[in-house]
Amino acid sequence: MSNSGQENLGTGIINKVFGLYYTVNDGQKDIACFLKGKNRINKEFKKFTNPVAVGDNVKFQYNDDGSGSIIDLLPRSNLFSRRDKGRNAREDVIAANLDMVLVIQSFLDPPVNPRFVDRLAVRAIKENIEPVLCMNKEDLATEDMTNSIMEYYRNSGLKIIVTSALSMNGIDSLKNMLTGKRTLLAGYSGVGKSSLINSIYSDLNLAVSDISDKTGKGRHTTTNVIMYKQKDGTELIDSPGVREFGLVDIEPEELGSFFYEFTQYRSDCTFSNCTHEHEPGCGVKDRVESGIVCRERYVSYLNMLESLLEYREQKYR
Ligand SMILES: Nc1nc2c(ncn2[C@@H]2O[C@H](COP(=O)(O)OP(=O)(O)OP(=O)(O)O)[C@@H](O)[C@H]2O)c(=O)[nH]1
Ligand SMILES: [Mg+2]
Ligand SMILES: [Zn+2]
Repeated sequence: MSNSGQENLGTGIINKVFGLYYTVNDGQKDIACFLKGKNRINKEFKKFTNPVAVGDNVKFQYNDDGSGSIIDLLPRSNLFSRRDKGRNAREDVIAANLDMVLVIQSFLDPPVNPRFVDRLAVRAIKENIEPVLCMNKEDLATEDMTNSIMEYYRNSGLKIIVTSALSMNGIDSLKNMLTGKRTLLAGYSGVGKSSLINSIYSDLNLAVSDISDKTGKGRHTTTNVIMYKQKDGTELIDSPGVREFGLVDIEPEELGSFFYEFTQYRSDCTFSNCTHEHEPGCGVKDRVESGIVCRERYVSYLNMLESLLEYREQKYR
């Protein structure tokens, strides 16, 4: 291998992140890489806990020992990130350059939390990534449970798919939906993210948690973000369970624009910058009263609005 300049450089896509180590695929093979000068790679590094993430295109240098040194981050079309709790919490980039975020919930073990789904959906829409809700463990669901989720998202524009990795119900449609795209599977620990990937591509054989371990709350079976690429180009990104999902970089005034059903009625609001909270003559609140917009989802919006206002206040205090 030559030591001189140019021919030692390559570009590739990060498909694994484990701590400070990365795997980069250069189109032929995976190369174990580390970062060279994280501050130089991502100028905004102080904002983030991690300078690069799965899905990032990077420039790297081939080293003589077969490893690589990442030297540059190439422009991103989008990034999916969250913020931890706390005043100075930094932004944690989960993945970049995505086509879709599949927000996974289970009907039971752990139970559904639509407010959590709403946060991830808002984050995705803000980044121009399509969010889809996948309701897994359909084999455990009662009709009431299914109805209440459908009720909550009526008129929301959010695509919903119901699956069971156990009975394989809905797996073919899920596979069709994912084909040819790069999708991040995100959600609480134990909802079945890895199980779903296994049910679509059985050859992957990902580790899933032991079925007997029902009380093991917060026990993470998947510990790293890893992208699996299929021959047809489909890319699925498995991720460890997230518990908190704080929003970053969203102004309270723009939040309503990420709730599809709200945008339908915004023109009826008296004020053009209406936050649909305290303002009189609000087209959205009218629709909540008349039952067109689900009240619970509206409350989820108010809850998010409040945390964004609080965050802004802290920032400028
Ligand atoms: N009944 C039922 N159980 C399921 C289904 N899908 C997954 N499970 C079970 O749920 C448990 C958790 O599944 P995992 O695939 O490990 O969940 P995960 O989301 O990858 O969890 P983390 O890796 O910890 O984030 C396992 O015991 C699975 O067997 C399903 O559709 N129905
Ligand atoms: Mg997992
Ligand atoms: Zn309004």
